[in-house]
Amino acid sequence: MLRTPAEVARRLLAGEVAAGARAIRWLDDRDPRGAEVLSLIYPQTGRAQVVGVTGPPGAGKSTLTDVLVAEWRKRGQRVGVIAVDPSSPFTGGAILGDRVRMSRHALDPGVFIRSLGTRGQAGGLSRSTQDACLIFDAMGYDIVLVETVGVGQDEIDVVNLAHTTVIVAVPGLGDEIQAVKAGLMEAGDIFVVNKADRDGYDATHRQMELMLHLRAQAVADLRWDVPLLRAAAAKGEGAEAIVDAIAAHRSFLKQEGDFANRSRLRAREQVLSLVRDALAARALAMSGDAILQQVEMRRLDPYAAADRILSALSEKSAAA
Ligand SMILES: Nc1nc2c(ncn2[C@@H]2O[C@H](COP(=O)(O)OP(=O)(O)OP(=O)(O)O)[C@@H](O)[C@H]2O)c(=O)[nH]1
Ligand SMILES: [Mg+2]
Repeated sequence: MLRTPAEVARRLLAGEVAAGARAIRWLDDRDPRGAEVLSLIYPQTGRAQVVGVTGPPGAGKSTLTDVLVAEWRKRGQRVGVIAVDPSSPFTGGAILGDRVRMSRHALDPGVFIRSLGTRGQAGGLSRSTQDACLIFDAMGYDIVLVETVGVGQDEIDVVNLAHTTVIVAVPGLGDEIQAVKAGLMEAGDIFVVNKADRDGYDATHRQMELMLHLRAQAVADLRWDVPLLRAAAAKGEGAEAIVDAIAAHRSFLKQEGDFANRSRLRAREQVLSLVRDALAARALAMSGDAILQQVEMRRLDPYAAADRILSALSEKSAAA
């Protein structure tokens, strides 16, 4: 039975999918048993390589994920996939689509696919994603792949979360989307131009090459040679080289001590975001609305309002 946190923790550490799913559900539902499971399994995490796959809507990220998973399985590696859905306007219905695209792995116990809604959170990459990453990691998946959609904050969040970030571009998109956000361009560890079967592939490849060249010049301390790879995911082409590059990046990170660094940053970020959420909720519950209304009416400026809320909070905790 999967009723107690101890039982769920024990069985998910043994790799049981049902136990993992239960833990993720508890965490999503903010059931306190979820936090208990997390505290039991946390010491066993930190082994999986978290790989973020991001790029413009419709770039073929899910199709590519599917062929990458097949390639990893061929190499005997176990993979957890988190497809962050999109309450985004670009991707209505993507969850169903992802299930179909990745359905050939549905019966493979070495693959765990999980679609998560972003629950309207600003930023998109929800707390649930971070939790699911930890659960997959504890379950012993070698790779945890996080697919995010979008052209906004999501992509930056995925970078914060991942050891290795794969940026997927495609021919034919305008510069405004393609000339990927400056932050992303700097953060991508591996670039892929997908839909290589389409017209315009060469031009896009050249454009990306130029951007990577400029980036290389701007970075003084060049240690990782960022690969630019070709894929035609819908035809099953390109997975081998990408999986090789992801493995090479892992070795590089391990060698440089950056694997642990990126894990540490992610853990810090998770703690801080939990604190931010909890504080904001508490502040609002206490006094927030009245003060916020005063700001809306321009009787109080935002800094003064924040100060007032924070002092009320600290008075309250001093009294407690
Ligand atoms: N021509 C061509 N089409 C492709 C290729 N890869 C994917 N597609 C098609 O592109 C469309 C979008 O693919 P998805 O894998 O859903 O793309 P995505 O980036 O996951 O999309 P969102 O998650 O909705 O942003 C589908 O119709 C795919 O069949 C490719 O290599 N060549
Ligand atoms: Mg997708």
